[in-house]
Amino acid sequence: MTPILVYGFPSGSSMGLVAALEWLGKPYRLCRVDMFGEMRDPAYAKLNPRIETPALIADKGQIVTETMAIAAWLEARDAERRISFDPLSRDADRMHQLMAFVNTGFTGAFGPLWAAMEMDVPEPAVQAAWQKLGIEGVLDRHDKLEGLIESGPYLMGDRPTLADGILVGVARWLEFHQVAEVARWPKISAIRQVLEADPAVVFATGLENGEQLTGNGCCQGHVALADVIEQYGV
Ligand SMILES: N[C@@H](CCC(=O)N[C@@H](CS)C(=O)NCC(=O)O)C(=O)O
Repeated sequence: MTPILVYGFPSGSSMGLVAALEWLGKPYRLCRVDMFGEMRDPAYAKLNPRIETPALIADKGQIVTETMAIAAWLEARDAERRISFDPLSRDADRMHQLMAFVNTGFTGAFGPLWAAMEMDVPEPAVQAAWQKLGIEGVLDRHDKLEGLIESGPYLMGDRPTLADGILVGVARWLEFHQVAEVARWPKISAIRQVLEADPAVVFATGLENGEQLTGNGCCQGHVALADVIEQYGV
């Protein structure tokens, strides 16, 4: 079957995996999930008991969750090496390093900011402490990512890879949480400009915003969440 990526809105990290699917150039389908609404329905746990996006309904109908696992699934099928590298190469090691850093420390640094924003019963002192922790962490992880980048126009090499896909959905949270101007980190800033103008990212962002778009032709349309849960949920 054609795989289905379950992606979240608003401002989900999974937007970058939609872009990666476009770059990969193989047929896929999508399922759009409101993270503040339908993802909270108990039925969603049949796709991911941790109540998170993304999730991939893979070729045999099996559910693959966790961004790194989904990226690994895509990498293993990228025989033409459009978004990855020969698994035994140094480039592959470097891409995995960048992906892991972005998916763990870099993404996780935003956690306190999300927690402060989404607190059910606001506690200003707690929120202020979490915001301080979040801002310090996000600044530090940006400094460290800036230090990891060798040269543009992408995180590595001269074409977008899975590492860029994992970065692009998350990097925009810097502005969402009003932490700092991205210009403070010239290399990250330049890469983000290239990525955010990329047709696949423009497509993925537009879908996230509810626009009706066709992309490069690989996307075979959307499947309703209820249908995905009924057919593939466990
Ligand atoms: N470890 C997971 C984390 C995924 C994650 O944090 N997803 C966010 C959206 S970007 C989410 O679903 N958060 C749940 C919520 O907003 O309640 C992964 O890497 O896939």
